[in-house]
Amino acid sequence: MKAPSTPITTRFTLGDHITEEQLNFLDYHGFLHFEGVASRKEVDTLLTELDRIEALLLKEGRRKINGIPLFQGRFMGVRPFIQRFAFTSHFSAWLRDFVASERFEPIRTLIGADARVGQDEKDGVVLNRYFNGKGSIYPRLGWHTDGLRDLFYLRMPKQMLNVGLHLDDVEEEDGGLRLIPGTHRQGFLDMCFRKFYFFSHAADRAEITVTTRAGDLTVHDGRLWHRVQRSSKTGEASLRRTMYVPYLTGPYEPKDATSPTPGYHRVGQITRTLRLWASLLLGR
Ligand SMILES: O=C(O)CCC(=O)C(=O)O
Ligand SMILES: [Fe+2]
Repeated sequence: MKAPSTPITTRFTLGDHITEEQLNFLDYHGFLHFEGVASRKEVDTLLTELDRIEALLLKEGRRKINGIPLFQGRFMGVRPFIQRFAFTSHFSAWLRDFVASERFEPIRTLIGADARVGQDEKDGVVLNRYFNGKGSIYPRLGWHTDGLRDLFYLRMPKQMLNVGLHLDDVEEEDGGLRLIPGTHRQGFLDMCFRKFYFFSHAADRAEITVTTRAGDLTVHDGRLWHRVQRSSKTGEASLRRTMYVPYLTGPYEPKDATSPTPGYHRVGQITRTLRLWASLLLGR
C-alpha cells in the first residue's frame, strides 16, 4: 500500500464521489475527515430537534427505544440529561430526511453499492452528548475498537466504517476523538490486547486528535484503536455532541418495541448506573 501524498491532518471536501486519493487515505490511515458537510443552520436545527426529542422522552419516562437503553445522566447533577439517544430519526421527520439526503450518497456507496441507512436497524441513528462534570455518565470513553463482539467469537472483525457528524467546535483542550492511525491493519492479538479495553485512558505516543468544526464529518474504520478524551472544561463549555449513522449491507433486520436488549447493553447498564452514582457522590 502506498503512503498517501497528503498529510495526515488533511481535511477533505465531500464531493459527489469518493476520490482515489481519499480511498487511499482511508485504506492507509483508517479514517477520513470531511470539512463542513453540514451547515451551521443544519447543525442548529439538529440540536433543537434533539432538545425537543429529549423533552418528549423524559416526559414519557422512556428508558429504552426498541430494546436499546437510553443513557441517562444528570447535567451538573441538576437535571436529567440523556447522553446517548438511539433510533433518533424515529422522532423527527426532519432528521430522517437529513440523514437520507443526497450529499451523503458518496458515503453510502463507500460502504457498499447496496448499502442502506439503518434508520430502523441496530441502534438506529445515534446521538451522543458528552459533558464533563457532576452527573455525567459519559465524560470520556476508554481505548477500544468497535470489533469487540467479533473478537469475542474469535473471528477477525471485517471492515466496518463508522460515520460520525460532529456538532461542536472541538479543539485539543475540549477532549474528543483520539485514534491511532493504521491500527485497522493490525493482527488479531494486537486488536485484543494492545490496550485494556475501556479501562485504559492514557494518551498513546502514536495517537492523533481529531479536532473538528461543527458540521464536519468523519469516517473511521471500526478496527482502529480509538478513545474519547475528557474535556478540560466543565458544564456547558464541555459539551461534545456527535451523530453516528449506521450504514448496513446484508439482510434487512428492523427492530421494534418488542426487540430484546442485547447482552452487551445489559452489562453497560450496570456500569453506567454505578458511574452515575459515583459521579453524583464525588461531584465529577
Ligand atoms: O464520540 C465519538 O466520536 C466516538 C464514540 C465511540 O467511539 C463509540 O461510541 O464507540
Ligand atoms: Fe468506538
